[in-house]
Amino acid sequence: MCAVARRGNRPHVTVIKARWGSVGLHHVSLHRFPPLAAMTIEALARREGWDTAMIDEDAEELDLDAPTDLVAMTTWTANAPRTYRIAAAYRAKGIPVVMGGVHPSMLPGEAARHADAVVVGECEAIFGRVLADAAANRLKQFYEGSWEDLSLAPTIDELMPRYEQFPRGRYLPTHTTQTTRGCRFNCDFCSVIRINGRGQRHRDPAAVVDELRIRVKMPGRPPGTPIVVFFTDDDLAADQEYCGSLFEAMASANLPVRFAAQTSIGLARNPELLRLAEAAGAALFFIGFESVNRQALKEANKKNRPAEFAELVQRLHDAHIAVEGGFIFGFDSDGPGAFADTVRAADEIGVDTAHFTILTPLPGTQTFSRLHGEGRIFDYDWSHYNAYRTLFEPAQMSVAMLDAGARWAYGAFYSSSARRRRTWAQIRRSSPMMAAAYRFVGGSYARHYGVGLQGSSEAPFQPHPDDIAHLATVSNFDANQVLIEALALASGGRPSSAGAATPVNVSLGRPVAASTGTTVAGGG
Ligand code: B12
Ligand code: SF4
Repeated sequence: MCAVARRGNRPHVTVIKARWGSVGLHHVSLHRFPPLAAMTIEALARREGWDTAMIDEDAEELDLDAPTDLVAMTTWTANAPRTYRIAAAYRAKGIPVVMGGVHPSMLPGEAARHADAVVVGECEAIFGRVLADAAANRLKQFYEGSWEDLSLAPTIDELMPRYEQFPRGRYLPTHTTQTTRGCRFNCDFCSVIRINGRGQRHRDPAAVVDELRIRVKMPGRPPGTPIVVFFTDDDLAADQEYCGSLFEAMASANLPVRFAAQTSIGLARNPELLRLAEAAGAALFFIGFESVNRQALKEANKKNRPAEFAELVQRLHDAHIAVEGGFIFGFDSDGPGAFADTVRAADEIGVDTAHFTILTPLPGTQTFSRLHGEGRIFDYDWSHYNAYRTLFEPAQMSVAMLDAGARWAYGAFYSSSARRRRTWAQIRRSSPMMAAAYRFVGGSYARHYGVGLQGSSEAPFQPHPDDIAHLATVSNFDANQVLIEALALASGGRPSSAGAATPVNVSLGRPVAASTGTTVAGGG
């Protein structure tokens, strides 16, 4: 194990988000988001009195020679192999590496092969201890995160020093914030409920508004223009009562804020919530329709009803809110006609922009468990897990057809004639400026996703068979149980701190009291 060799009075940590080595949303105009996980880790380190640096490799170069005492890496699945390679370079110099994020949480055993310490799950309550242990050269291999009240997350004041250092124009939307964590649904292909729990924790609407008030005063906003905020919640309107009170608080504050968010379509069924969303400054909702094939939705345990999509999108448009639609190809019920059917339906539904992806067996999900169990996954190189590459044998078509079909969908949906037609409709219902923005985004999608869906700049990566075996086991558990089992298996078959465990308690629609933070090794 590497040891922290402190160079100054205060220890120094470098937080790194490694590059996503293939096509990704960060390439698409107006989809370059500030990296909230890395910013969170950095702010938590400052809270503990550490000096910090932060590198988002998708936006800047990493200098491996810059002096630091500790490296903290956040990683999703597709950038995990690169994360491991960077970690190896630091560890070769004797600088210890701590890893966390969704991928290390699902595969702590694998991450531990590449890091000195691994944090499983959310880290607000535990990261102080990790840093103290690092400073005292007594890092443990694994640390258990916990599903805490969101008031422990860094405040905007704590994040501000990092925001102030971003070069202008690096990120757009300029601001991301999180008002909820977790989701009450249980879609087979999604890792959110595994990492953040089934159910939702909320921030106090007044605290969110206070934060927005500070954000609008930040330097760099041209006079008379609103700031653009993206709520990184997985489903902003999962709890409509909470969502209503958030929108109400935002509307009463009357701040120059325009926001986008991911939400389930149910929001559009509630006229009062729609009215409040418009008053609060909603500009765009990303909605995971996922499929226009009812059978495919059933297969994925997704509760959407395609028959009502068009009507609900119309209601959002009536409230002057644009819709970015997410569609997935590759369900067992998808035949070769799925691509044309989906592109046609996306236009009939009236989405303003569309994001087409290929079903991906993300670690920890039921989709992984099922496809792996059926022996259909043929590619476990995590750098290919970017949602644009077929990794398993589809039921009704060949691998090449699925890859090509997704690429075709981009070409067809964003063809010049389709974009022109859509732009006129957008001008009629919103404004020429917004129509121009969606046209711009559409062009960017077509440019980046219509070609080169397969490309990855990363060297091949093969997970260890034991780690795949662990993953197969844990992915089969109920969502709230996955991290617990992952940690137990990685640390030798038993929960690492049995006895200290408390029951998992992610409440539906109510905040979890701060004192009842629940350890992921709790059982539930
Ligand atoms: C916002 C978001 C985005 C945004 C912005 C991302 C950004 N730049 O920050 C956008 C829309 C761009 C996006 C895109 C995609 N996303 Co996304 N996204 C999210 C979302 C909803 C929230 C992420 C976030 O900001 N969370 C807030 C931070 C604070 O939480 P956190 O990351 O969990 O970090 C906590 C812990 O994990 C831990 N931790 C994290 N890192 C570290 C590091 C250390 C050292 C320690 C100690 C602890 C630690 O502590 C943190 C605080 O508790 C997550 C879902 C989720 N709930 O995580 C999906 C999620 C991360 N996305 C996912 C995916 C698949 C994608 C896409 C591939 C989707 C697609 N089909 O295109 C793209 C790929 C990105 C790209 N480069 O193109 C998956 C990743 C799954 C996986 N196993 O890799 C997730 C989990 C959702 C899902 N469907 O399952 N995404
Ligand atoms: S609704 Fe969205 S966040 Fe919730 S489980 Fe389904 S895909 Fe995941």
